[in-house]
Amino acid sequence: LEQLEEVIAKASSFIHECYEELGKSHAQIAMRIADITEAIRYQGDYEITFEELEHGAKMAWRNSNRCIGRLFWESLRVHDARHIETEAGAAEALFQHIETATNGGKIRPVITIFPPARSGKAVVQIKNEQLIRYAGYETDQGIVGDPISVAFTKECQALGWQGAGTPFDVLPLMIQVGERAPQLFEIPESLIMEIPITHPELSNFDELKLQWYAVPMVSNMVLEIGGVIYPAAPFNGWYMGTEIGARNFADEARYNLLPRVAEVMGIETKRESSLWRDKALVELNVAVLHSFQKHGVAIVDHHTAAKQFKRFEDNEEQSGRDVTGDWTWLIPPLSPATTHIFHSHYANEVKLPNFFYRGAKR
Ligand code: HEM
Ligand code: NRG
Repeated sequence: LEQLEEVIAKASSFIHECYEELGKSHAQIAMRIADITEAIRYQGDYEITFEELEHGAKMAWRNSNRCIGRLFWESLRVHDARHIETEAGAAEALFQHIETATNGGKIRPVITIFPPARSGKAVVQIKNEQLIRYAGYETDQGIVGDPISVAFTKECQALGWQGAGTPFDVLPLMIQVGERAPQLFEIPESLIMEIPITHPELSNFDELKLQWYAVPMVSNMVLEIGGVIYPAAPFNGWYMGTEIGARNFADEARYNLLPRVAEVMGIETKRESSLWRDKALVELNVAVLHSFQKHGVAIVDHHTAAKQFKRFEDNEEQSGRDVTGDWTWLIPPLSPATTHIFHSHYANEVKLPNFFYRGAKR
């Protein structure tokens, strides 16, 4: 009963804010809140319209404190998959998401929203952390592939999946409906866009045989709108270069490539004070940005992204809203102090609608 009152309170404040932003009248707001309150009291839940879902998802992006890409929140494309209740149907919707988002490299921000939780239980769950990610295998020669995926790769193998064993095997989708056993779906190769990584000047850089996928599609977060949880709501924008060049390729717990980059650059790695790591890091990031651009795939460098975030801050102030943010995530991992973000502070307050980690208590 207390829970119902909480849903009513959250629904009411969502409708209020959403409808004001959409320019609806006070009468419309009052009517909609009355209808929703009645539905929650008599049925225990309520359903939102597509218009509410669409704007709610945009608000959730706008409220994502860790996201530097929020300038473009209004451009989010919302795919309504709330009617999907089968594994094959979900896989189909995810293939559709990948295709629309990738768009031949002209990446479009998309979110696909599956059914809300029913009495706290997910109807459809996506077990992958991102729709496209590389497998990681423990071998006698150490880890092959992305170490971050070792546990999930084992789960896929336990369900009968077998990867080729290269450093860049795309994992299958793992979809669970209700309490049934999860099912695997291989993503058609034609839908997966990948970019070989080369360097504009260092001609032997391609000896590293690096590549990365075009689109980051986050599938390990839940979306909350109007007091209702959507356990499966994968979303994507495009990459900021540092995510790949300064983290995925560089972290010791990921591809750990700085020593090998230094090697192809032909620089000394004996003394830390030579700053060989920093030099390798910069050239790795140059290579990532160069390669995406060369293949016509959308990507943003961290200086441009920070400037875009400044415009977002200005826009929000103009619209009379406070900008919240998580400074520790907003600063880029490369040359953070060259951006205005480093020299600013942000209140890390959680506004709703928003995204939360799956599994985090909510
Ligand atoms: C986090 C950039 C689009 C929601 C981030 C991060 C970056 C970023 C660099 C930090 C990631 C990390 O350090 O691992 C961008 C860019 C976009 C974009 C360049 C281009 C359009 C979106 C969209 C959404 C979104 C479309 C949701 C609709 C989030 C959320 C996080 C995040 C929730 C935090 C993820 C977490 O806590 O693990 N974004 N983003 N972003 N972004 Fe964006
Ligand atoms: N760092 C992760 C991706 C996290 C989300 N980043 C975005 N989101 N750009 C990685 O794979 O490197 N987005 O929606 O565009």
